[in-house]
Amino acid sequence: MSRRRLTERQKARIQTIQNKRREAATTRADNKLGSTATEAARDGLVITRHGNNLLIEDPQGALNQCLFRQNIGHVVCGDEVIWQPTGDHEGVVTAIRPRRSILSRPDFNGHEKPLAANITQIVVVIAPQPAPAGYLLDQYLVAATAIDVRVVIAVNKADLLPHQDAPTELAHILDIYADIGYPLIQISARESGGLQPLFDHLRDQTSILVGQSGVGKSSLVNACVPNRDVQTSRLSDKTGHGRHTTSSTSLYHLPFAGRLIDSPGVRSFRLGRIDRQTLEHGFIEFRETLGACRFSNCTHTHEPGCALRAAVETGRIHPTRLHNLIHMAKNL
Ligand SMILES: Nc1nc2c(ncn2[C@@H]2O[C@H](COP(=O)(O)OP(=O)(O)OP(=O)(O)O)[C@@H](O)[C@H]2O)c(=O)[nH]1
Ligand SMILES: [Mg+2]
Ligand SMILES: [Zn+2]
Repeated sequence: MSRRRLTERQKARIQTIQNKRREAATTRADNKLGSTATEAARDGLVITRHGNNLLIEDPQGALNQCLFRQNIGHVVCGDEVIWQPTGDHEGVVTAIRPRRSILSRPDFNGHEKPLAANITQIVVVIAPQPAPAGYLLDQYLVAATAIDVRVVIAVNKADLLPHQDAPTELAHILDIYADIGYPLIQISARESGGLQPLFDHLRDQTSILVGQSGVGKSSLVNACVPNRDVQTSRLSDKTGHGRHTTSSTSLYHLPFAGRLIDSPGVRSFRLGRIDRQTLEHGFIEFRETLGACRFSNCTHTHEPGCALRAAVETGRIHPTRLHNLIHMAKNL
């Protein structure tokens, strides 16, 4: 996400352009629907989205290029939908089925923008290079608790570790998060057999790979999904984009039971609208201490009798974690 700030006028202009596009897409979708005989509505799974174009997998596994009715909300990868065929592998999505989970983040205007639906697990990928950012990791961990899905920390490029001193950030992270009790695996997309610990976690789950750009998310998908090229070329055929890029979020079926979603790398991830309690509970090792501060509205920064700061003093809570909580609370 870019850090530059948009002026109110720029925001208003972007909003106007988006509204116009939406109206045009609605007209296109309605025209398509109007021109077809009443074919039975079908079930579908959203594989990926490019702008207003969706790639929908039908129950037979075939891919269909679809537009969508704009009044149904923001359709995303992983959504289960109802769509109406309008031609040869073409159609219009008319409804989104209720979601079991939704990962979102605020857009430039502060509105929640969904990223992926119906996931059961977030795999936060970090690597020796690029050096991991603990703050980003903590944001994903909080997001996972807030939407009640599992979370795994995957250290990719483990093949590099014996050849270099682990950068301090990585050594630091391995210490802190293993202590807290998060599932933490070391994997490699390059080494044969380097992915077994990942397979064990992906089985029977719908997992999204998230993390900084360059940590190896797409390489991991490549290594986990042997027929990915087939799936990818199906994608390219349908979208005309030529080749798969990680500019958009896409879903893949694993050869064993499970689904894997690749997502574009990010530099930062802002938490959406969550309340202070949800935020604090997202720091799972704080839970036994929360509520023990002298003041119920303690910000854990300067108040006397702060139980969290006391826990930092005794070494039960890592100072970086408390620091990150305080910083996130300020940005709520
Ligand atoms: N040594 C080593 N290199 C790896 C490994 N996995 C990925 N890489 C390399 O890391 C680079 C980035 O990999 P990608 O898979 O494109 O990273 P990504 O996370 O998908 O990046 P974005 O799509 O930009 O978010 C490539 O040059 C890969 O070959 C690994 O396990 N070991
Ligand atoms: Mg990628
Ligand atoms: Zn406190």
